[in-house]
Amino acid sequence: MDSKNLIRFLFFTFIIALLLLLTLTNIPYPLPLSDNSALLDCATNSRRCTIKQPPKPTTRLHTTDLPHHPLDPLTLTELNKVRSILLSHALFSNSNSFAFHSIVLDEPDKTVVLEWSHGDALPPRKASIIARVNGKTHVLTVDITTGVVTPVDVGEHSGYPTMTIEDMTSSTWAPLGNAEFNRTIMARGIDLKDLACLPISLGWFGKKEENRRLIKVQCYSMDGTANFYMRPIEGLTVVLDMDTKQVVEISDKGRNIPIPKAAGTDYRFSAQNTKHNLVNPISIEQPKGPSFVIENEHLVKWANWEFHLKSDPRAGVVISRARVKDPGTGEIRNVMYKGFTSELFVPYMDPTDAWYFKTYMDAGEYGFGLQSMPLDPLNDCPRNAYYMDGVFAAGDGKPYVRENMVCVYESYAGDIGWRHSESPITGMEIREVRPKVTLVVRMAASVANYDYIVDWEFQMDGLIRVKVGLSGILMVKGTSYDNMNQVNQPENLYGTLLSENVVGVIHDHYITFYLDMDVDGPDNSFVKVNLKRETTSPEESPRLSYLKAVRNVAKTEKDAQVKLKLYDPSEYHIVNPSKKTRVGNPTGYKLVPGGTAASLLDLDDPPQKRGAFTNNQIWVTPYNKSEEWAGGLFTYQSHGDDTLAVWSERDRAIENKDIVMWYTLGFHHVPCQEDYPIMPTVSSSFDLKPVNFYDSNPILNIPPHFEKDLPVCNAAASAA
Ligand SMILES: [Cu+2]
Repeated sequence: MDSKNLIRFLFFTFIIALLLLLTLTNIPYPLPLSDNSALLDCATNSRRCTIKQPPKPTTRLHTTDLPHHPLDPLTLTELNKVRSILLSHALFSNSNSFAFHSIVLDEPDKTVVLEWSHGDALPPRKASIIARVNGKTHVLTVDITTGVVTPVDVGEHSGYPTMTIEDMTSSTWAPLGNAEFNRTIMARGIDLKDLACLPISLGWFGKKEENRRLIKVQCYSMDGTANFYMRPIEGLTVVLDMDTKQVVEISDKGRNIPIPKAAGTDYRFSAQNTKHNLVNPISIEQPKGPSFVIENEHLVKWANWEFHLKSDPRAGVVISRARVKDPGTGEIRNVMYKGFTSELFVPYMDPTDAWYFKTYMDAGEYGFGLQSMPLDPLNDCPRNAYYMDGVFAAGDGKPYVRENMVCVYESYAGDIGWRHSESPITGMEIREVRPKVTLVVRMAASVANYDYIVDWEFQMDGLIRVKVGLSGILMVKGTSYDNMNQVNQPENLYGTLLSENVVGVIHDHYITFYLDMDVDGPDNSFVKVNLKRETTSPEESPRLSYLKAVRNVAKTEKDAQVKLKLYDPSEYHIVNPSKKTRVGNPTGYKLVPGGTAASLLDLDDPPQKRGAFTNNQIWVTPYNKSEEWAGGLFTYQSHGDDTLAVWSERDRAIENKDIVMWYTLGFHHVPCQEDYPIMPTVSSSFDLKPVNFYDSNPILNIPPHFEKDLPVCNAAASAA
C-alpha cells in the first residue's frame, strides 16, 4: 500500500469509527439486551447524567421529509406543491381575494388503508382543501401527482370554515383603525400602546349573525403585567366584519367598571418575588434508551402497541391504526382505526351584553392544532421525551413548522400494574407486584387564555387512557365590587369574585372525542351492559336484592344515544360479534366514562343547538368518512344543522357494522380563588379498556423491577 492509499485508508477508518461512535451514543431505539447482572451506572450509560445540559429536541427542517404511510400528513414539499397547483388554478389565479383555511391530507379510503402494508406502494397522495374565494367557501381535492383539482360537494350547510391564524391576528388590530374605538379606549384611561385585544368567535343567535363572517373583539390592558387577561376593559365589544375588517358595531356598557389592578397577576417565574422550592429535582433515567421507536416519523411502536401518530391543524393529535400484539398468539390485533379530539365546546354562563355569545368551539372555530404551541422540554414533557413537529399550511398556503408540538415519552409514575400478597392466614410467602409503565402522547393547546393538555396514554395491559387537563388563565369579567360584603345577590355575579374587581365567570368545557373502534376488524356492535336490580322471591335467599348484567345490543343510532346515569348504570362495550374468546365471549373494548358534567342549557338555546353533540355523552354512528367533526364541517357561525346530533337522528343501522363511538368528557367550572392568576391543572379522563379481548391477563408474565436493573446516578456523575 503506498502512502497515499494508506492515508486514505486511515481516513476512512477514522470516519467509520466516528460514525459508529455517534450512532451508538445517539441510538434512538432500545439497545440489545445486555447482561443485567452488573449495577448500571449512569455515569457510563447515560449522557444525561454526565452533562449539565441535556440534549435539546433537535430542530428539523422537514425539507427532505417523504411520506411513508398512507396516513402520513402532507409533507412540506407536498404542501408547497399543492400550493403551486392551486395558485395556477383558474379559481385562484382569477381572484384577488382568497385564503386557504385548511390544507390537509385527504386520507385514502379506509379499505385502501387497511389493505396497505409496509413495503407496498403508497396510494395516490391527495390533499383536501377548504378555501374562501371572493366570499365563498370551496372544498376541493388536489391530486398531488397529477395536479388535478376536483371540487367536492359537501352539501349546503350554514357556517364558515375554521379561522386562519391571519384572520385572528388581523382582527385584533383592525379596531385600532377606527377613531371611535380609539376614543373609547382613551376615555377608559388606557394608553393605546398598552392594548391587547382578543378575537372572540360570536356563535350564532339569528339574523344578525348571518350572511357575513363576523367576529367580536374585546380588549385588555397590558400595563404592568404579562397577564393582561386579568385586566379586562369590561363591557367593550367591537363587532368586525372578518372579511373586510370593517367595524360593524361598538358596544360600550362598562364605562363605570374599573380595570382590575396589575399587581399579583403575573405568573412568570421571573416575575415572582419569592420562590418556594417544595421538592428536590426529579427525573426519569433510561440509560438503555427508550423502549419505543418511531419509524418514519409517524409509526410508533412500544411494548405490545403499534399506532400511527400525526398532528392535525383542527384536531391537534390524531392516533390511527392502533393495534396491539396478543401475548398469547403473537397476533397483531386491531383496536382503533382512528381517534382524535373532534370538538371542544365551551359555553360561558353569563347572559349579559359582553358575555352571552362566548360559546366557543375551539377546534372548529380556532383550530385545536393551530393553537397547539411548542411544548416546553423538561416541564411540559419529562426529560426522556421525544418531540414531533407539526407541519401546517398558513392562510396563503405556505407551509410552516410548529416545532415540538407533540411529545412521546414513557411514564413511570410509581403506579402498580397488578399485585397480590398473601396474608399470614395462609402461611404462603407470596408478594408479587408488577410496576406500571405507560407510553404517553401529549399535546397542549393554548386557545388564547385557556390551555388544554391532551394525553393519549397506552398501557401494556391493553388499556388506552385519554386524559384532558385544563390550565391556563380564566376568562374574567371586570366588576365594581372588590369584596363579597358589597354583593347583595352573589348569584348575579355569574361567577366567583376572585380578586378585587375580578369575577371568574362560570362556564363548561366539553371535549368530544371521535373514536373509530375496530375491535378485531371493522365490523363491531355497541352493547349496553345494563346493571339491573333483581329482587328475590320469599324463601329464595336471605338476600332481598342483587345486580344482574343485562346485555342490550344497539340496533340503530338512537339505541346508542347515552345519557350517563349513576342510578341506572351500564357498561358500554364495543364488541366484535364474530370473534370470540376461548370460552366464547365476543372480544371487545369498553368505554369507561370519566368526567361527569352534562350540559344543562336549554336544548333550544342557540349555543346548545350548535353544540348539540353534547346532548348525550355517548353516541355511536355508522362509519362515514365525511362525519368527523361533531360540530359540523363549518362550525364558525353555524346554526347547528350539521352536527353529530343531526346525523344520529337518521337512526341508521349500527349492529355488526363499521361503527364510530363518540364520547364527550365534560367539566363544569365554577372558578375559585386558587384559579387566580393562573389555574392549577384540573384533569379528567376516560378509558378504552379491553373487555374479554384477551383470554387472560395480558401482562401476567411481565417481570417485576429488580434493583440491579435500575439506573443509578451516583453523586459524582450528577454533579459533573
Ligand atoms: Cu374552565
